[in-house]
Amino acid sequence: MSELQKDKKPILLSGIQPSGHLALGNYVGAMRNWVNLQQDYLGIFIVVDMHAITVRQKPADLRNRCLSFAAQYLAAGIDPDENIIFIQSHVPQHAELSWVLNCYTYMGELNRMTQFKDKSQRHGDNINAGLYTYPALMAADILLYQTDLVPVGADQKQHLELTRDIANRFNNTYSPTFKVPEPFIPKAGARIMSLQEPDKKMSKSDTNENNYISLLDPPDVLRRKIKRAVTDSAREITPESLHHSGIGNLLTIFSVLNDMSLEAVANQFEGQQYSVLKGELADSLVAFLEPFQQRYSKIIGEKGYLTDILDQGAGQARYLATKTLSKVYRKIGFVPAGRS
Ligand code: AQP
Repeated sequence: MSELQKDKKPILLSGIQPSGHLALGNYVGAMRNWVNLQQDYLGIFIVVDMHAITVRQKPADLRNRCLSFAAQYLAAGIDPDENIIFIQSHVPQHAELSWVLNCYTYMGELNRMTQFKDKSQRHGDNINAGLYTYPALMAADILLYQTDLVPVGADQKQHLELTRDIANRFNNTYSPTFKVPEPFIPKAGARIMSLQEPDKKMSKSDTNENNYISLLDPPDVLRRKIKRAVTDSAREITPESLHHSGIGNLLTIFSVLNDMSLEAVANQFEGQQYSVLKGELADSLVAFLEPFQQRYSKIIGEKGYLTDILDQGAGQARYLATKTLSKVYRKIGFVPAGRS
């Protein structure tokens, strides 16, 4: 801990729910930016299992996925010696602060959250209170660590704005307690769309696996999914293609993987058949994901190494979280434990 604290770098925090299969959308919207920003920030990267149970999960799958997602964070290039990586439920302060923040969050605010509306539709048989109060837990995740920056995809912007409102409300009611975090939403790829239904975002728990690219898909599956991706009846790429949902999404993915601007990609493929773009995109994906998958296989095969990193991360997180939570409890008037 002391080494990490000495740096006094600003804090960057982000998390992903261990539901479904980590998908290209999650990589582009979130993980890629974690890796790019880790030089300048102390990164806190969480596998948010407590959020995942707002939707029913099979216990054995959830357990395996927590480890698999942590291994994928590392395979993506997160340096565990310079950042803090842990599983949310290993740090009980998240649940504790979440309860407090629930009491500073209005139902009117929660009613406006589009993710709640979406997920209530998708899981109509299980619209539970956790799904509804999810943003208060997310606010706790972020505010516990006095976070400066939160890299997220565009879909999480609304939750982050609510986090800022809750922090300001608490600070104004008592005195400055929480840092008010800034969002980091990537310029390109903030919303990667579904391959088969390109008007909705790519989601890692989609029941149709042809809708998303899993970071662990083998090359033949990657090629097949790209080949089958829905486009439109025009066959040739024009500058207008950028504004058409299906083909525009493929151009966006190509631009992100090849670190090119969208305009440069549209120029490169102008006048070409869609099938040419699909072929080159599949090659880029395979070239990008093969080394990622090799690193992943090595890490997931060394369970001791992974669990040591997660244990160390949870210890570091508990240390930081306790500082904020004690401050909060003192300000709201809770009697300090051990002095009653
Ligand atoms: N399609 C996307 N494009 C860009 N960014 C995305 N993110 C998710 N989908 C896209 C970003 O990935 C992070 C993971 O978020 P999460 O798992 O906590 O929740 P989510 O937003 O609900 O992600 P999914 O993939 O849609 O998960 P499921 O299907 O399991 O609910 C966030 O930073 C998010 O912005």
